[in-house]
Amino acid sequence: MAIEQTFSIIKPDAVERNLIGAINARLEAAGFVIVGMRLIQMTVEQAQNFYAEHDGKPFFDSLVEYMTSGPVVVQVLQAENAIAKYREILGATNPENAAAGTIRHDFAISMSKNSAHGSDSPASAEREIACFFGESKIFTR
Ligand code: RTP
Ligand code: MG
Repeated sequence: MAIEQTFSIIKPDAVERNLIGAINARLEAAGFVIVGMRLIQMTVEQAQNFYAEHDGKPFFDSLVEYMTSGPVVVQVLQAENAIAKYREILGATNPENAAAGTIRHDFAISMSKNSAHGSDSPASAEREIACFFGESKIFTR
């Protein structure tokens, strides 16, 4: 399987509860290499652009409000089969449906405060990485 990069966000609820280290420890233990990482607070424009696929859905405005409510960690993760692999250890969107041992099962508070984001396809990963990282800011190895 090919080495891929995926885009990850440690969301405001997880940053607020000091879970950056715990989540990163899981990522590294699962074989991901963190090749890009920054702590930022998204602007409304950045969040609207990032979640553009959900524009018009009933939860869009609250999603944008939540994602801009505090600092988040944006990351580029590299591994074999990184995109699907991260979605697997992330767990289902709604933590009530997330499998035991997944990040969302263990850390998420609710459907919106669900602790982390991972790209859902190669096209999404490419688009999302480009939203936050220039090529010179990714330390591929
Ligand atoms: P994410 O993009 O944040 O990694 O989450 P996801 O792929 O698992 O889920 P997605 O469908 O892309 O939804 C993005 C975020 O919007 C919120 N959401 N709320 N029906 C709802 O109330 C609803 N559906 C989605 C969640 O916070 C989800 O993470
Ligand atoms: Mg998504």
